[in-house]
Amino acid sequence: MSLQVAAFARAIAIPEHPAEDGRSFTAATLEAAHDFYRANGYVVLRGLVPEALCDAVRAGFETVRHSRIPILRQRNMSYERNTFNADGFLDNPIFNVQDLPTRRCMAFKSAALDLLTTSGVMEAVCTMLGVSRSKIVQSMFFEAPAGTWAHQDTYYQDSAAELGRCVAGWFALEDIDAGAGRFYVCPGSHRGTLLRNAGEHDFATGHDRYKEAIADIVSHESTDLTAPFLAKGDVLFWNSLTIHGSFPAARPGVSRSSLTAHYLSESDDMLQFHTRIREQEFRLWNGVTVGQLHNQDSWRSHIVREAASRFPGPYLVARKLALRMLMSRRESSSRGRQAAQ
Ligand SMILES: O=C(O)CCC(=O)C(=O)O
Repeated sequence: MSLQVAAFARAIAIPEHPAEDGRSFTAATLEAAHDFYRANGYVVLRGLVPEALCDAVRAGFETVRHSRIPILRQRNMSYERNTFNADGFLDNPIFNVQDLPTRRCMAFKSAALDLLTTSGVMEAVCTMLGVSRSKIVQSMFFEAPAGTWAHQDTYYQDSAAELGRCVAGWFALEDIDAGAGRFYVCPGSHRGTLLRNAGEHDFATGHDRYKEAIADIVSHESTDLTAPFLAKGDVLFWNSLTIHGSFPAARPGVSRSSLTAHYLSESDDMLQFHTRIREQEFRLWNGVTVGQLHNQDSWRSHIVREAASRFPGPYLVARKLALRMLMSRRESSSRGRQAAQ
């Protein structure tokens, strides 16, 4: 029996078992998986990651669970210490595992990067992108249900070569309970409305309006929605134009240990906020290029982290101002281009 939840103006059935799910594929059927991915904007690959790698990431996290270092967070891009929900699961998901300080987070960071760069994963990513080499540009780690708002990744980051040429993976590190804030996607939405990071929806001043507009699309444009069952080692890949998010907790006492990672073709630059090419530092991990944005092994990022965690208010204000400046420079240069035409 699937779990029934109400969201986006409808009743949604969240499968408790793979038998209740739609189609899925394996490493042996990558070409068919690619066709499904192109048609639907997502695909599930069962058993792509060896269970031992999933266990190593979770064991690695135990070495940082009680650490007091401030870490950058997916929810608000602030540096915070680990916080936990009532069931003791990490409540503030980690942004960019590859940026963690190596010495203090070695076991967790290396296990996560090993998993995200394993040859089976890289082959699947390259097949989805239709390229021979790809790189990681972003990653996240979740444990408690997150209730992430519906969005298209392109609004935050995408390929500068072409929107939609970024593929992301949701890596289940345990069997994900239907009530643990299941990840969902809207099949076919990669061919639907593309909400630009501009004007009334720009990130600096209109992020809340953007979230409402995407939720409206899911609620009112007869958008399909699926929240597949994911067992330990399964991976769901989705396109940067596909609307997706995750549900809040629907049951107590369950976790959703998982990694996500966003991949581009090796030769593509990362486009941020539909605005600028975001420079990254690159390193190699198992022969795979991994982009870093806030490398905590560098003294410069370390100083920013210390300042941001000691003075979170002024740090957030400064970040907001910098974003506003970035967006308004973009608006005025696009007005300038229109005037010149
Ligand atoms: O699992 C989640 O809650 C959200 C993950 C996500 O949206 C992402 O990695 O882009």
